[in-house]
Amino acid sequence: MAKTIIVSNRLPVKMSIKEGELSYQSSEGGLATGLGSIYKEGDNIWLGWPGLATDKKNTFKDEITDTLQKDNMFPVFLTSKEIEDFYEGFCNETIWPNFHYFNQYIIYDDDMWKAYQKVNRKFAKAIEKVAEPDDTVWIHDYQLLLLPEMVRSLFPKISIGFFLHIPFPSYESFRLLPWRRELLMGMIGADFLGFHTYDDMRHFLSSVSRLAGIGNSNGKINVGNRKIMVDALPMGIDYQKYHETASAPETLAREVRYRTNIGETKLILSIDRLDYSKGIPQRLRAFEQFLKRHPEFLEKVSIMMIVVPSRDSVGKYKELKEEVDLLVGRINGHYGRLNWTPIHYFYRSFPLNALSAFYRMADVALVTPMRDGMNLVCKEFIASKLDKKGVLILSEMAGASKELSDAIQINPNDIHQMVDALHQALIMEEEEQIQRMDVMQKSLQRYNIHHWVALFMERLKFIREEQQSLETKIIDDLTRTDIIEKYSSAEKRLIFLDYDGTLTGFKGNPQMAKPDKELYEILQKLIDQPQNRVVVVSGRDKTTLEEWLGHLSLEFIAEHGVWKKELDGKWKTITKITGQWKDEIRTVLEGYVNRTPGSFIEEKDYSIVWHYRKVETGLGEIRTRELTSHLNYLAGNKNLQVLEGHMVVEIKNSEINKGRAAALWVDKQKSPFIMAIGDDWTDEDTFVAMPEHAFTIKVGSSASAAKYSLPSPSEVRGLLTQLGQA
Ligand code: GDG
Repeated sequence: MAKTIIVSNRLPVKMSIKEGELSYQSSEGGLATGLGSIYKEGDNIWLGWPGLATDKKNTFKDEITDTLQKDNMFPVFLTSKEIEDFYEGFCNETIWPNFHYFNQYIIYDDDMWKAYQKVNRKFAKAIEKVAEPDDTVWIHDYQLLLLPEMVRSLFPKISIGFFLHIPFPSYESFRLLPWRRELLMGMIGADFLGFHTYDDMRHFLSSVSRLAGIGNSNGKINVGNRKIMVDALPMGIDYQKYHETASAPETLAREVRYRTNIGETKLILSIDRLDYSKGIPQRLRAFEQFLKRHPEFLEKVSIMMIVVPSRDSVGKYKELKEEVDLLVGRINGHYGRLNWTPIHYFYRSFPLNALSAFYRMADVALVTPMRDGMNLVCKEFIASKLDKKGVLILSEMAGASKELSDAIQINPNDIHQMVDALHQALIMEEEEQIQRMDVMQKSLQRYNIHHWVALFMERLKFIREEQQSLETKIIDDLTRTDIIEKYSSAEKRLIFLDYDGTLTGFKGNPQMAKPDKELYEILQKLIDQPQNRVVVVSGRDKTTLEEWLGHLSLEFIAEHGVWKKELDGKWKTITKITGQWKDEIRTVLEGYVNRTPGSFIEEKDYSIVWHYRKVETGLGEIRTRELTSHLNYLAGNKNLQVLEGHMVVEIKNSEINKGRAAALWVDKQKSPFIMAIGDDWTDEDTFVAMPEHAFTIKVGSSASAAKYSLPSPSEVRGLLTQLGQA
């Protein structure tokens, strides 16, 4: 049976070797809880690093493997050197600072990059050992960005999901990395990519567009023949667990003990891993300012600051630890009294019940990261507030801020705003606290971790099904016979033919793509049969179509559906539209023509086209990316759409498309035989508009809504010739 393989850098276990004995404890992280419902079932497994270095001489590998196997886990072993170069190095000194906009902290090191590639390959090999082609692989986070593509090359048809737990930076940050393209290409090996927020998703899509030259439509990207999808899926917490732990007897006992120790001061809570992205020094400085500006709160409020040790072998983290130690010392030294400590500072972790007691006791949670993918601490605080009393101050740089609009939101770079927020929180009426908390609790209860896992799986399944529906079948002898039989027996037939790329191949100069003798003969044979109506559906202007094909008894759709000409011989516009917007867009396009030798503008009645088929390979694609984002920005409020065709970017009124025009023929004449052939994505509208019984045929091999495909225009001519003779 098909299984699901979860892959993350760390397994959800804490393993260590003490005095020659292996100790093992499963960890209760949010991800582990959420995925527990998956990886513990049937043959499913979780694959990752068990958390301790296993150098060659290490004898525990078999024991670790056996122990993990009992809990549906599979280890990927890392040596101390790999941990140093891959995990501490490339992951935490290159990607982490870059993705959190701490670019001045990035270490650019080729050996670390090599280690990153090597460890990702190690994970791929481990997956190869356990995976089958019909399995689902769900890969997590920034340590494994290359893995989706590596797995894809081992199992081309396997289903792969990827979720990034940290922010995806703007292209302006990401482009700094010398390995940006490889990282990106690694990621798009997945079928579905999830991010915490819309901004992360938008930044990712912009990098895909700029670096890989692939545009998107509603978050869907065509990677070669594969359509993949990107979406924002904010991760939730195990709401029930935090809610219940908050009333557990052990939690309540701890609360009583802690309260006796610290006295009746108000409490501000701060919990993070030690990390410069979390804004710990900035928070301390804001608290210091608060005490200075609001002396009435001296002796009345304290901060409970928990900093969980993390990555302390990485240089920047050591420096940060020293900075925090100094600041805490300075503030406590300056403001502290015998009976009052402004900052209760702990550099260690606590058991869940202790954490829960802190959440319960806190009047204010101060969550002020400089940048955070999501931030779960603020969500846990909310879930633990059984009486709904308490205030959340939340940085707008945390992914969670997008969901928690009832928190007091601050910019962590604005110390004055933080001071004001602290004051506002500490004097807030209970009624308002309850009101805000209630809204946030309802939302977190609903969008909990189980919901998130289910939604991720659902989105992955959705895109896989769409991929399957877009798989076209190359026309084989059987289908060909079927087409010819249905054609021969039909009394009325409708045939829609795109021109460029379908009836003729691409030429450097569009005017060179004139019909040749063979094409005239093929078309003539088709229109000679009285049962046939043959409609040429083109993006070209009507003058050219008229000049080339007007003398034949053909019908036409020109300019992607602006104009139509039926057998009565008159050109008519299909919808009422204006072309007044063209002046502004033309000026923009001229700028691109000036900078891009070989490109040129084609002007039609209701659209403008920028052609780059004669531009140096590579440059045209780069300019297209720039131009489409520029145009999308301009087009938004003008009811225009920007279409990328084969070597062209076309701007036209958004009401117009080939499918809408073709539907007029389909509706008017009920035909037992309908066929539509086209090659680029403007023809997709035609395919979609066709009734179920139509033969829709895509020229080329990319994903399409068409049922069938043919490899090239000459094959199209072959098929049409056969029909003409039938
Ligand atoms: C990454 C992204 C994203 C903390 N102290 C103790 C303790 N914790 C637990 C908290 C919370 C977790 O650690 C921290 O989660 P965060 O989300 O705040 O931060 P990261 O570790 O940086 O996580 C982040 C997350 O991935 C998920 O996608 O939200 O943005 O950076 O659950 O409760 N747990 C215990 N004792 C402690 O002392 N038991």
